Amino acid sequence: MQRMESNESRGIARPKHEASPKHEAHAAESRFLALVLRHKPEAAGITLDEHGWANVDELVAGISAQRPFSRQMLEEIVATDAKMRYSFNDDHTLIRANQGHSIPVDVQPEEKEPPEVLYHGTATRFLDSIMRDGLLPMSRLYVHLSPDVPTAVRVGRRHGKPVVLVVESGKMHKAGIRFYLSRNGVWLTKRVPPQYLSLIYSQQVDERRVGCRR
Ligand code: HQG
Repeated sequence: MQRMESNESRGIARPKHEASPKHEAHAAESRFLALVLRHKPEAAGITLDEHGWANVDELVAGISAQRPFSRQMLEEIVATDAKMRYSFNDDHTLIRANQGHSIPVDVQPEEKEPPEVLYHGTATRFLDSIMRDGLLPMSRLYVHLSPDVPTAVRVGRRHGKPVVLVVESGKMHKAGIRFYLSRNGVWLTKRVPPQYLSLIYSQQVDERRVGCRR
């Protein structure tokens, strides 16, 4: 396994009181990077190892073949990413996404006892299905859970009119269901059965209260 660098530079989520960078660098390239490192490495002509790592030289060469791109841009994207989505290894020869994959790599998120409750933001149109079948990973490897309601609202808003579900993560954990905390602070689990779910937020989101970042 690769030895990792210090918290600050490797992509551990910043404490809440520390502002994230005001501007994320290179938005289009950043989206393409997420596609390559989470879903479709072949889009840049590269492969990931079993733990999701890409070789930085190969990645930069692969993306540069298609659009203007450089190691400097990659460093800026990683450093300014508001959700701290990526980590380098110690000497910045390897890079990977911290979570969010659809391809079967094991980024070895830390298995951890969750708080009593976590939250999941989704869209109203998915509710019937979720309350029937529970939360499923859908196209990703894990169900993604948020530590607070405003974050969950922002996640849900990506899909339509947002709603927030309370997940009784403490009870799930006591029942033997595993939870993981990604390096950028996203809680992960394989599935949330419907009996652990309840709805708390169904009115139109107040943009001023929860912010409008997506
Ligand atoms: C829904 C973003 C019907 C689920 C965010 C969600 C997050 C069901 C959608 C991260 C269902 C999947 C992940 C069921 C789950 N029936 N719908 N049984 N079970 N769903 O995008 O959680 O910007 O794969 O509620 O911040 O929205 O990419 O998952 O609405 O952390 O870094 O199926 O993506 O981060 O959608 O978002 P997604 P998500 P990034």
